Amino acid sequence: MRAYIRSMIEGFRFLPEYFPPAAQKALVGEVLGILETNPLYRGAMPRTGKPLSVRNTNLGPLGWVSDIKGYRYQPVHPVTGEAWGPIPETLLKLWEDVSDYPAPPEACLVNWYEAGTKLGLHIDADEDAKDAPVVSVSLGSRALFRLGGLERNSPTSSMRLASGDVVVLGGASRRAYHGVDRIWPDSSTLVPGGGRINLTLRRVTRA
Ligand code: MD3
Ligand code: FE
Repeated sequence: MRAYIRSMIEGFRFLPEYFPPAAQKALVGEVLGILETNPLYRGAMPRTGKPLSVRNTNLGPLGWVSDIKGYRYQPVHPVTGEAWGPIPETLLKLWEDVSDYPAPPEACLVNWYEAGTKLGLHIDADEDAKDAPVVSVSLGSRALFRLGGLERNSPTSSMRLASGDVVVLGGASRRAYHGVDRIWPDSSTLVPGGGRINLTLRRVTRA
């Protein structure tokens, strides 16, 4: 049994190995297929335009975009100008099963971590539906995930997220600082190149 964060902020649920290996494989296959017409791209930091470490894309009617102008949700891919691809049925079912929210997710952010990439400590604050949880699915290589509190300088605790793990960020945890400090690219062969895919399901507009 892997260790996990216990001094828990309210609303945080860790569901280790929610998806068995066969389902993980099917989900990665489905996502890779959608990426062919809905490619990963590299966003940038607002204001500075500094490139993000992690490439991303989105699925669903809305997608989260970060560029020199700021953070926002928009209905089209910033490179292709086309609508984002569809959210896989498996993920819509997951949301129904764990979100306890009366409306479907509108965005699924696809974060693609290659060896050496990380995601700095941040909060997710660009959604109007502040009452909806974020539901995260990890696929491929293990990651060192860090969860803090409501202030940037709140104490943090770290845990590993492995392939198939699901995390539900509801309640107070939804507003907590969090980030990914590193990945272990040799820990899985599921994602090409030893990468890690993190899928986060989000409700953007109020139901
Ligand atoms: C805690 N993703 O996409 S998943 C993100 O592994 C993001 O790619 C990380 O942070 C990743 O914004 C972490 C777990 C997670 C997702 C959303 C959260 C934790 C969260 C929102 C609020 C608090
Ligand atoms: Fe986040």
